[in-house]
Amino acid sequence: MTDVVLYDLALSPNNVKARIALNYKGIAFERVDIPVDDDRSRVVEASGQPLTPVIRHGDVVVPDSAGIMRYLEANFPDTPKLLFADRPAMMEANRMEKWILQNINEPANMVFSQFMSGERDPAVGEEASGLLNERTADFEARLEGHEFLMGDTMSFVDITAAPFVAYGMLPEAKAAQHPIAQYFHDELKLGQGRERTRAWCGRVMAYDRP
Ligand SMILES: N[C@@H](CCC(=O)N[C@@H](CS)C(=O)NCC(=O)O)C(=O)O
Repeated sequence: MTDVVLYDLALSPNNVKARIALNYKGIAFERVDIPVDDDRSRVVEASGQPLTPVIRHGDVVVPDSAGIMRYLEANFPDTPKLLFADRPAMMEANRMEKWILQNINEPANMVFSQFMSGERDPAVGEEASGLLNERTADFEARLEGHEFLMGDTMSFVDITAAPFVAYGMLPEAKAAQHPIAQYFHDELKLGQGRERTRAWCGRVMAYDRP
């Protein structure tokens, strides 16, 4: 039994971030499933705002995937680390997180917006795919000789980026599970020359288990 509850919109990359962090730290949690067409009233009731993920831990409620990772780190000290005790490393990690939120999320958000609009312009998928490929060039360089973006252990930087990159390399079997996944599979491509990025993404996403 656990006292962590996750309000979880299953397909959303920000929710994947929370699940990976919880699983990596070995913190058991219960999911409150928030379907895509849910009115979000349970999320607002719990946290005062409608976006997911949100966790409840006893009497404490934490919205926002980045906030959740920091909360788990500070409040479950005997679990594997996602942040850095070293000041320069933490500052560099924060800088990377900010860059990822602005640059790596954008291609997936472009494709998602098009899905929601009900229109399909192949030029949008091509542009988003080009951006994803271009913007993961730095990852490919960082991963040379390293398993993760900040070195040889996983950190919150990896968890921030991987769920968004993963949408550019969805396997057919996963695509078949939901129309949104199928749309991403068809429209967003990580592209050539990203073998280290692909392998890294798989390592991080392996923690997104039920
Ligand atoms: N900064 C927030 C963003 C949360 C967010 O935008 N969540 C999306 C899902 S990825 C959401 O709840 N969208 C509104 C909705 O689906 O109703 C975080 O990192 O958790």
